[in-house]
Amino acid sequence: MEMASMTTNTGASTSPVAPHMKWFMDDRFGMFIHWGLYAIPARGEWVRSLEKLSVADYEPFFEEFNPIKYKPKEWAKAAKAAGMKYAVMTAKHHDGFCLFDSKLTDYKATNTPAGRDLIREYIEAFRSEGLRVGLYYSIIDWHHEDYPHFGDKIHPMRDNEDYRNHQIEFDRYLTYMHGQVKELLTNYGTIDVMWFDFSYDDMTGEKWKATELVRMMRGLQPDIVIDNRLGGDKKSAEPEVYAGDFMSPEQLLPPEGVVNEAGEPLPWEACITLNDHWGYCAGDNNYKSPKTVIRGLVECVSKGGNLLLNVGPNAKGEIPRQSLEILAEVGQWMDDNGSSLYGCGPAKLEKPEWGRYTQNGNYLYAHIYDRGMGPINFRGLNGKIKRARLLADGTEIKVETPWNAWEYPHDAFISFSGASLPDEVNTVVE
Ligand code: FUL
Repeated sequence: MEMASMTTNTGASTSPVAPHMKWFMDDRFGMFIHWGLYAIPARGEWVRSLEKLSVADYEPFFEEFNPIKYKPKEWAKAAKAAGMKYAVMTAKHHDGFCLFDSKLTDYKATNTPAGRDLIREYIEAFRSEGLRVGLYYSIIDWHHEDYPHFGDKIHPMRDNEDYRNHQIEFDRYLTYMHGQVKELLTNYGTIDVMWFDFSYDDMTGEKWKATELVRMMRGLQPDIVIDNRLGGDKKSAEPEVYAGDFMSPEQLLPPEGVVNEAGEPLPWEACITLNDHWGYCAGDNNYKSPKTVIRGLVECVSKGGNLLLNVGPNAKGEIPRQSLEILAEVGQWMDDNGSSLYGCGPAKLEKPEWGRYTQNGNYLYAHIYDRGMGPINFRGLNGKIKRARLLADGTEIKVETPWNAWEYPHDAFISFSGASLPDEVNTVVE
């Protein structure tokens, strides 16, 4: 709805927005890609830890990895058609396997039958489709012998005596990890997002030398957007260096958005799986519906956040058919309604009973889920709406105060004839 007068938010709506965060807060919707050796056993990316597999148990997957159907251009096209504007792909997950051609390890895709730098191909393909590119990099590493085994709870070798007695040289791991991040930010052109995962227990940013790491990163790529999982500690001496550019709630949409201690909104991005796994899991058909995804995305934007929606390609390099179907349907809705989300943020209005609001400057978007039994009520907006129309096809909608609403003089109303909404998933009124 075009508004005559109302408190306006900038599209991004958290103020002030750091200049390097502007695109991130405008683009709102990205694709997460979890892909690696674990696609072969097809039981999710935690298989090595959950099943306590040793390096030797895992070795056959390295020997076998040959994704002959990997066509990242097709992945990029699917992401773009879904309305996604950026992507984040696993350069290395917890198993330590590198999908990129790192000089610092032999444990990499170029040494498998794949024989290709899968990250380079991903970056080039997504860029050529006009998408921004991000890299996920696990600071946990179950392959590297100097990765600390403080994490007995999750390390695959946790019950192995030799492993437990093995003397680690943590500094060697730090040099390796910092070196790999440097490679990633030096050899592939602009990287838009760096998505570290994750610090736990007493592994604070200091332990990872995060200040030093982030300084190096910003020296190479000043505008890179960095998540908050490096163990960013607000109480540390240099919080601004590595507390992270955005918060990363996982598998949940924060009930009230995300704010700092002073109550100011912070940039955030919810990462969510399409079924119940990140990495490919053949037996998991528990897919979310396109409607759930669309409304979830709206929910994020209405609270000032982004949605990073995951796909887990299989061992051949294909995104599962079910995921592609969901993405295609989401994309159809986004084609007609995307402008109610890109560049938008929360409205300073009470959450309505019929759905959600998003806002971009003087444009207020009503995302209507529930037709209800009477007219749709825009609380407190009487006299403030200049013009309303259906976003999907431009049909003008009359804003009025119907005879039966005389007791609500401050509100504005619209009515839908018939029993259903024009779009039962989400009818957007602009
Ligand atoms: C978690 C990881 O342990 C999962 O495997 C996944 O990558 C998710 C996005 O982050 O913390």
